[in-house]
Amino acid sequence: MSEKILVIGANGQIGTELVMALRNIHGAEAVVASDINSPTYAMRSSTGPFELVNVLDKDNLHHIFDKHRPTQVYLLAAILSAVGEQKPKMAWDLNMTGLLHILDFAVEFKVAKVFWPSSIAVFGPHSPQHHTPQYCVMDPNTVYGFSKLAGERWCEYYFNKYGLDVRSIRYPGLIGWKANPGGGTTDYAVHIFHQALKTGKYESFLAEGTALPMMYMDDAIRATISLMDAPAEKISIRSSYNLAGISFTPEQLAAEIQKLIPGFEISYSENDPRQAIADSWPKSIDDSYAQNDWGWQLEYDLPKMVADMLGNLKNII
Ligand code: VAH
Repeated sequence: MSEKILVIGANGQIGTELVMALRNIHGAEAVVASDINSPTYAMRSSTGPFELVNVLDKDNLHHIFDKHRPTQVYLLAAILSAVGEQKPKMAWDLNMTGLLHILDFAVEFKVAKVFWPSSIAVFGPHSPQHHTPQYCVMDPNTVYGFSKLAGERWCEYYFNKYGLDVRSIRYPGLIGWKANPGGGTTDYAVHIFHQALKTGKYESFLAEGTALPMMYMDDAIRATISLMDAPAEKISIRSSYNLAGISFTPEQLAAEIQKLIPGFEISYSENDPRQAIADSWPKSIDDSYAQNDWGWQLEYDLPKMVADMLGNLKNII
């Protein structure tokens, strides 16, 4: 059966690259890009259908599901950690009510598979911080974090109660060059590349020594598609899979950039509210379930990611 894939949040950091990757696999017309805002330049440059979608508007959503009858739905629309602390009720509403609308319409329209992104933000100050396991104490203290934790519970509930094949990944911080990050705590790890090329220096809003799990977008997109293509019987986790990536500190990232941009300088701002968020998150992740269930293997280490980021960004900055 031919696929018809609906990507909601197509203008975002993940959505932009996911639409391109899915269109390369399934063909442009098989992938409906959608967002609450009109298409970005990147989306306008990618051939294929685009729809305006508001995940909080049930009539709009019903119309889109009825018009396109998607076989797969990727719900990427969310408010991330930093913006979520500035707009807590809006973040909870979008991240939670938006997810529940999509889960209900996926059941109603018999969508074969649903993808929904979780995050390492579901862990909190009392979670093990090193090699954080799939199962452990989870006490997230950001709205974004506990909306993602609650969302994981809803995903597993819809699988068990309605048989909905919904799959999810706890993404680390994502780093890519095709689209800007969307207001998270890990955004520094993208901004630093732009500043390194533009000015040769960058003031990090996260302090020295702040190790966080990160991942190059190419790996994140490949993991997402690998998970969605895996046979259902291989999927043992119906909340959300840990995914490790590469853990590094701002100074370790800067040192790798300096190898390619000699003289690049990093400095550190103080008292940024995002520091407390980062301090509540794991420093590294155990993703053995993803490795064992659907054969996950990382491809980009820190040097390879830095080289690819700078190699691509230098042509567009
Ligand atoms: C954020 N980029 O910073 C997101 C991500 C692990 C971090 O979920 O909020």
